[in-house]
Amino acid sequence: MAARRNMLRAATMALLLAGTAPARAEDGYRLWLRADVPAGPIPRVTLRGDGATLRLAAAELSHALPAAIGGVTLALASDPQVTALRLPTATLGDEGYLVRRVRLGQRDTLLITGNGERGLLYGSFALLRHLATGGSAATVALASAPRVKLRVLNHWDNLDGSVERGYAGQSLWDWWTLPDFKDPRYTDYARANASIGINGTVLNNVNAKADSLTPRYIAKAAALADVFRPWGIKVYLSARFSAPIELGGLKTADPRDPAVAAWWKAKADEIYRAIPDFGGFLVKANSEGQPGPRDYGASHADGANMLAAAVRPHGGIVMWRAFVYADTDPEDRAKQAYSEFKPLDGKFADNVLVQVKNGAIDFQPREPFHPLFGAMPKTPLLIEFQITKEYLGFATHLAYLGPLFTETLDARTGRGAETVADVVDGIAEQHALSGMAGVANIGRDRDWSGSTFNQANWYAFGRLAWDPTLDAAALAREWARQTFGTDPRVVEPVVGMMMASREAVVDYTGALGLAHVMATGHHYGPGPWVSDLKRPEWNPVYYHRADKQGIGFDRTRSGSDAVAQYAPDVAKRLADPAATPERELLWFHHVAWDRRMSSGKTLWDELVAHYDRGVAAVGTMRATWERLRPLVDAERWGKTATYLAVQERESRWWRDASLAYWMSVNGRALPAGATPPEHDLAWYKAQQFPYAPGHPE
Ligand code: BDP
Repeated sequence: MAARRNMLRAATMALLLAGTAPARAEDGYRLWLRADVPAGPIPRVTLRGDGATLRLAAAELSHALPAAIGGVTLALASDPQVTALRLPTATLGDEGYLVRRVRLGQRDTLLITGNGERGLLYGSFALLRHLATGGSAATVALASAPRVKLRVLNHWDNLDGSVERGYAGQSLWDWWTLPDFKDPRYTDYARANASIGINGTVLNNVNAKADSLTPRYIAKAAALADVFRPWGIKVYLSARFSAPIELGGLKTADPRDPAVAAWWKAKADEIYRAIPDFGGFLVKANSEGQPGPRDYGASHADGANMLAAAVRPHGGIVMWRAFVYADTDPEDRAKQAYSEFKPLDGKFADNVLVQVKNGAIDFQPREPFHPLFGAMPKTPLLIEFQITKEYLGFATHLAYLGPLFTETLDARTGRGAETVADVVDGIAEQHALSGMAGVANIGRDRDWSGSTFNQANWYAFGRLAWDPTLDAAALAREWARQTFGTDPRVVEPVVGMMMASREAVVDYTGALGLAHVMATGHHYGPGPWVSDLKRPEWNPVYYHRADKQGIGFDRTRSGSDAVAQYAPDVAKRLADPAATPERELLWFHHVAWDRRMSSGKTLWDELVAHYDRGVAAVGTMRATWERLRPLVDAERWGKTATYLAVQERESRWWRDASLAYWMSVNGRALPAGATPPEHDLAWYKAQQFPYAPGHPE
């Protein structure tokens, strides 16, 4: 009782110090959409025309706009009164918006216009964002159109409610009570996505069960599609390539077999009867045990094109993943996707996008950009990021991924000034399709993403999918203002924490280009010593190749020659350890522990310094957050503070375990002044986490 009273008192104190009591519980449910219904008169929102999406836009505005904004009008660019204004709406496409103060008819009004209803919805959210981030109501003038067409979340949600690599509770989709019960949360999910421009969602895990294509599950997906539709969000399904065998009783799933193609065509027709605007299929084929066209000697293009033909009459698309590597292939895993897909450039149907992970291995805390970007100019490449933090401390660690996303998007492919973002938006190649996918970090947790700061990763993904040239720090600031209010005493330190956070994770888990050094299966915590797994490329020792003399994977000519997959300029730079950025050094080179680094330290000393820097950075985040206690609501402050304490403890664990292992390999002492690991290596190796989330056994 006394403890409870003390907590209450602390919470009340925090509110008093903050000066304002939050109008509602700050449990994170409202995400970045926290504008309360303003007191006083409601601004006049005039809706010219009608439509489900327009009505949603009008409702958003009347809920949250301050009266001071004056009258607001929502009208399509085709409205005669708007046409008469001759506004520059031609370049807005279907989804862009323009927000301007104009004289419409006989009245001064703030006009939100665009060529389609979705544009007006996005424009409404953009206006609310502008105001919530401190923008002026008087001088507002906004215009934007998405640079990327398909802005898609990939849910790795299983039909039993578990989420592969999900750290925010069970799946949001209650498959069991669908299609009858449409949980209001589905609407809130769609609204949050619409507010940042996400326009598609793949409902089920890429490791797909054929059952999701049965009539029962199609009806469930259709119910979700009905909820999402007015918010501008299309539904897609992951398709199991062998479904014609499992559901259709065929003997084969060979894409060249007419009976197989006919089965998929009939299946697509059936789906479109239930979901007329169904987006299409996402496919993981011939990867990590999934069936695919290679099982029959057919190519990935054969498989993708067969499915593309099935959805084509309905305007559907296929997102075909390039994340393939095979246990039968002795080639460096980092090279396999390129080797398989590059020769297929130009062979895909025009409603296929090849979905390529940001890096060539697997969503590591840092990866050089995937060499397929820039190498398949005839094919739209849809970039895939992981928003859920499988390799960056799950939901507990604070790691803002904006800098990870932009590091890849801003990377130069080596073809003129082209960046990965340029490849993704497909504008130069005049691709009809372009896309960005993010593996969702959303679950049934009250705060959706497992922590307040994880929401920023969902947010930044959506905003970057809209415009991949946006700046990570600017997005952090935008998010922080909407999430915590515009007080710079909160916003600036929060942005500082966010911007340093991902690098901290890189530092304490393994810097300088190390990758895939985590524990097996659940991927939580360190495991650089693991060497006994069945497939060579599942073992961390395969990636770091540490021995007495040195560490790192030689991907130059003397090694796997993966560098040759990059454009000549980039390949040349990466072939030379002296020209390779130090942050990627061990990804491309096996170098001596004594190698001199630019700091003047040896590689070994430098690596130790990175581990220490990572742990220290978490300490700094904790101290910053501690100072924010009086300025942030008690609930969100408290959970974040607790998680930061966990992160600090676990960053030490990562550092100590890794150093204990490296020392066992290189036989070196720690540099003077460095703290020895708390336990011996055997202790770290003995740690087990049988019920870690996101990895159902
Ligand atoms: C890996 C995950 C695995 C996914 C796979 C994928 O560990 O659970 O199935 O990516 O993207 O990183 O298919």
